[in-house]
Amino acid sequence: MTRLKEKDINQIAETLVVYNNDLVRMTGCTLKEIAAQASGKKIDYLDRQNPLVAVVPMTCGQGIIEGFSESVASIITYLGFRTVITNNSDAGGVAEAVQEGAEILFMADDHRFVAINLKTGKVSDNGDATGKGYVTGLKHMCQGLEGKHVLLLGAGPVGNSAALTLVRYGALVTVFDIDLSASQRLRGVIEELGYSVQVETDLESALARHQIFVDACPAENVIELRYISKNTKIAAPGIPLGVQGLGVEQLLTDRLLHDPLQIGVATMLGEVL
Ligand code: 2YC
Repeated sequence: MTRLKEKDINQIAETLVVYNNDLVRMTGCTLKEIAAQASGKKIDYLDRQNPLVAVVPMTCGQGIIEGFSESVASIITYLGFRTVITNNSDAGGVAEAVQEGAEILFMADDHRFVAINLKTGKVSDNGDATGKGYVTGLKHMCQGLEGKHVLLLGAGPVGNSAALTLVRYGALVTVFDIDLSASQRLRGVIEELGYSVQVETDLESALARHQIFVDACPAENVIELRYISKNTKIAAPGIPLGVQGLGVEQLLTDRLLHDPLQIGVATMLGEVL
C-alpha cells in the first residue's frame, strides 16, 4: 500500500471547494453525491445523519503523517459532519473519542485505513471504498459504463474493488498487473461472483486498445502520452499519479479523476453511516 507524503495532502483542506467544483464539472456530481452513490445510500439519508466523527492519529509503524488527520477531518467536515481530531493518539485516542461520544472513528496504521461505526459495527476499508468511489465517478464521466471496454491497471485492494464495481456497472474489464498471479486471483474473485474479466499480460498492447482506464497501481508514467486520445478518460486512485509528465495532465484536465484522499474518505463515511 502506498504511504502518502505530507506534500500529497497539504493542500486538501484549503482546496475542497475548488476540488468539488472540478468534480461537478467532470462528473456532474458533487463529492457527497459520489460518496452516496458509491456506498448505496440516498443523499437525504446522509443529510439526516448527525453523528460525531472522530479521527484518531496512530503512531505505530512508520508513525504519523504530518497533516493526515487534519486532511481526513477537513473532508468529513466539508461533507457537513461534526468532526474532532483526538488529542491523544492510538488507544488513548480511541478511548478519548468514545468518551466524547463519537459514533464513528477514522484511523490508519501502515496496513489499514478504516472507518468504524461504534453503534452499528459497520466497518469500511479505504481500499475498498476508493475502488467503489472512483468507478462511480468514472461512470458519470463516461455517461455510463454498460458495454464499454475498461482497462484496469493494478490488482491490489483498490483494483479488486474497482473491478467488482466496474462489472456491476456492466463494463467489459481487462486487468493488467505486473504480478500475473494478482490478476489471476482478481479474475477468480470476480468469476466467483458470476462475472468475468480478461487478464492481459502485454501492457503496451492493452494501453493501445483502450480509451477508458482505471489506474489503481502505484507506478508513475504508466499511461504515456501516445496512449492518450481525445476520447481518453482516466480514473486514477493510484498514488503517485500514473499519467505524470509529458504534459499529459494538462491534456486531460476534464477527463482525469485523481485525488489523494477525498473520494476514498467520502465513500468510507457513506459506507458506515
Ligand atoms: O497519521 C497517521 O495517523 C498515520 N498512522 C497514517 C498512516 C496512513 C498510511 N496509509 C497511507 O498513506 C495511504 C492512505 C491513503 C490509505 C492507504 N494508504
